[in-house]
Amino acid sequence: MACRICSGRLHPFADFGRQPLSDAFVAPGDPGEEFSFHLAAGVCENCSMAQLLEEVPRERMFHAGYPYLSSGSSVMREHFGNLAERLLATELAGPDPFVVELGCNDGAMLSVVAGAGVRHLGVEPSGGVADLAAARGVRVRKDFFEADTAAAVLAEDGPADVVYAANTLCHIPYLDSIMAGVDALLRPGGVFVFEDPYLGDIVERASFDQIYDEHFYFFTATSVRAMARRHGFELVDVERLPVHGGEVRYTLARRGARTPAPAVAGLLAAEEAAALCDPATLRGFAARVAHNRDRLVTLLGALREEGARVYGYGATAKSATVLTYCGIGPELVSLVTDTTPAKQGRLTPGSHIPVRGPEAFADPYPDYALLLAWNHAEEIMAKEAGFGRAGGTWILYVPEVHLVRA
Ligand code: JHZ
Ligand code: SAH
Ligand code: ZN
Repeated sequence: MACRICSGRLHPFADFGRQPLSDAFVAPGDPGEEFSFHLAAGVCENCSMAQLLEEVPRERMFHAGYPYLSSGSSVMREHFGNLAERLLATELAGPDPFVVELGCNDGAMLSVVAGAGVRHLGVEPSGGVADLAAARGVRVRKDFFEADTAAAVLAEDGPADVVYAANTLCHIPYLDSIMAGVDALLRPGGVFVFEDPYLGDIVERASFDQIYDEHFYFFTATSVRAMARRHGFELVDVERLPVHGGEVRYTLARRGARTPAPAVAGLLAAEEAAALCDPATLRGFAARVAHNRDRLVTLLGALREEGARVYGYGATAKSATVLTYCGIGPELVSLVTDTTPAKQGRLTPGSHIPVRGPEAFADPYPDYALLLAWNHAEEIMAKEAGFGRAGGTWILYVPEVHLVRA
């Protein structure tokens, strides 16, 4: 097995067996066979990049029916609004600025830029969410970003001051083509800013559900710096973010264009001290994950014996890995509630648990709710105070299996 970026040797560290596509919610009565793939991860001994061992063709995941909506969480709307305001006040403060976002989804970030009247373009292959962004006044190109797309955008719009991507770059195996495209599109002094789940947080929290089809890479400052250098870029800033269970926002600039912020050396040193990219460290993570799985399966089995009613909360992409790896189906978790219209009335991929709108959660409340959207715990627990009044209990499995009185 060879690294997708540098062809170095990969050391496998986690194996979740065969898995369905995480966002392929099944229409009830759909007799079609579900696509599955082998979900396993390894780390490159040469460039340190952690990555999946099998690549799912991109058109199977990102298409007109892609259901995830960035604006489904008020915390995330605020997060992207703040980032947009910050970019407008800094990198986009010059004359006639231009920003390109890869994977703009429903326009959570770019709708704020559009509202400020600043030139922008979202490149978004999933047609349904791209239409939602367009309806909010965002200029969208329905396309996968890669070197050819960048050339077309440059020809039409000229160079960009900022290329931005949230929870998108780690979804793209073909980083060589992306970096060539960014290199072509960015102005000499421009920056490439992207934020994705951080391997350091995944290991610390044993949040193995960050590993699924769409998440091809698990970035660290160490691996991102190596990737940047292959393409004449330098890692000039890193910022840890609390969203989505712990992420890092990376800023790349062309080599020599900017002085790296002290935070870069700080994070690199912390990764080195923790031996974060060592196969042994990552195998230790996988052992904790197997232990947590056993505890979760035991707990849910005991609750079924008691006759307790257990629902899932949040039909997340992440939960496909949890439900499938733990063998959890409708007999243990009888329904999953979710606010996303395109998920409601369908079944969770692989595990086939019915997905219902938020009204089903309170009608009547279950005894326990497995918080599959644990990364939004604060927001969800605040809005579900009624679950607490009804005597309900949350089940969390990150960083380990535990119960929280609602
Ligand atoms: P959430 C997706 O992952 C897929 P998921 C993707 N690969 C990725 O990286 C991240 O997003 C960014 C629902 N919900 O954000 C909405 C409620 O029902 O954890 C969502 O379906 N009530 C691109 O799917 C899900 O939960 C609520 O109050 O793991 C949350 O999905 C809230 C706040 C959410 O991402
Ligand atoms: N930025 C949003 C959306 C993340 S979902 C957020 O953080 O909430 C990931 C998005 O990346 C999807 O909408 C998917 O269609 C898009 N995507 C996948 N491959 C892409 C590519 N090559 N270029 C641009 N977008 C891509
Ligand atoms: Zn490598």
